[in-house]
Amino acid sequence: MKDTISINSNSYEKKSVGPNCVLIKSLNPQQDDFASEISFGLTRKKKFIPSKYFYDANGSRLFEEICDLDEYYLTKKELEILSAIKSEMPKYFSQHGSVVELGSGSSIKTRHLFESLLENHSHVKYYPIDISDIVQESSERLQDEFTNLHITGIIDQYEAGLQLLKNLDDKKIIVFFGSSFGNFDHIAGLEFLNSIRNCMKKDDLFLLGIDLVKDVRVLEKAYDDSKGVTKNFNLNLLARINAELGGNFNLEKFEHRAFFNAQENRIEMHLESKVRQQVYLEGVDLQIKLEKGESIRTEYSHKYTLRQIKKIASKSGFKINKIWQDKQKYFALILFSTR
Ligand code: AVI
Repeated sequence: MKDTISINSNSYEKKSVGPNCVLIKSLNPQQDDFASEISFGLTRKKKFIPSKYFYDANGSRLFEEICDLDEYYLTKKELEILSAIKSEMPKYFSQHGSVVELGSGSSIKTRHLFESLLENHSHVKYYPIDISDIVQESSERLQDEFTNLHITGIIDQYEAGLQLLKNLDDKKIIVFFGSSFGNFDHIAGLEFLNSIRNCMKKDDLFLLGIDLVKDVRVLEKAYDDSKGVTKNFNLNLLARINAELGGNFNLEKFEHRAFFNAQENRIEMHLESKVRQQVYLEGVDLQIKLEKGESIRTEYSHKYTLRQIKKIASKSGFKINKIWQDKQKYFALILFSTR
């Protein structure tokens, strides 16, 4: 059954997909303007493509493949931490009956949290927020697995979704896994933390996954794997521009580059032009010139030290309740509270 509802002057379609599962989909989501953002980035002196555009259907599939690669340790380390701390979770979360997940995707990591919370609560409320319709599929699967999970899936941008949940009665844990926080630059990262903090009541918690600074060789291999999956993920941006903006990028004429910038503590991904060339985007009537060796930056993936994490926590008014790390200290899960 479908209903149209209005919350905070936005319209949503509300659909029940099971006894304990409701989906809310924004009817007027804030749209990204692909054409103008791509035109802007490709006409700068230092060319760039915003990394949020990696995730069309093919890019999302390639990203899932990346997560399964041995070299891409991030997913495995975060899961290792979650599984290791399961018995400790009740100490921190026993009063919390609601979980809000940003960028929930397939909700695989959150399962550890549910198992622990359900030991103390007869039922747990789960609010996955994701811009993609994957929320429906993963919610249906979760419902079969956890009968005591009451799911309200929100298909919208994080910020808008969080606004809907700002005033939940239950004490909530907001989770943001996968180190996507690293893809923000420092200013956007702080803004993001402030917006999370503004949606939290005094006993709410925020659990954040962050990738740590480590041996450069380990870092660079994670972003330049031996099977070339990350290379294809990077090049897919050009294929997407070709398909959606009528471009004539020849993918063969670009090299995938991924390196650690030690000054900024970040992996940078670029697409480097192998030759001097011109590319035309018919859909936006734009001619782009590239010199041999010129690069288009496609992603920053910041890595943090514990010291930096403590600094950003205090800058954004958060208190750190706990930092968990995997055995090799590659990755950290940080638990923040508002005081
Ligand atoms: C989504 N994000 C956390 C990934 C990262 O590691 O920065 C995206 C990615 N880029 C290349 N490989 C994976």
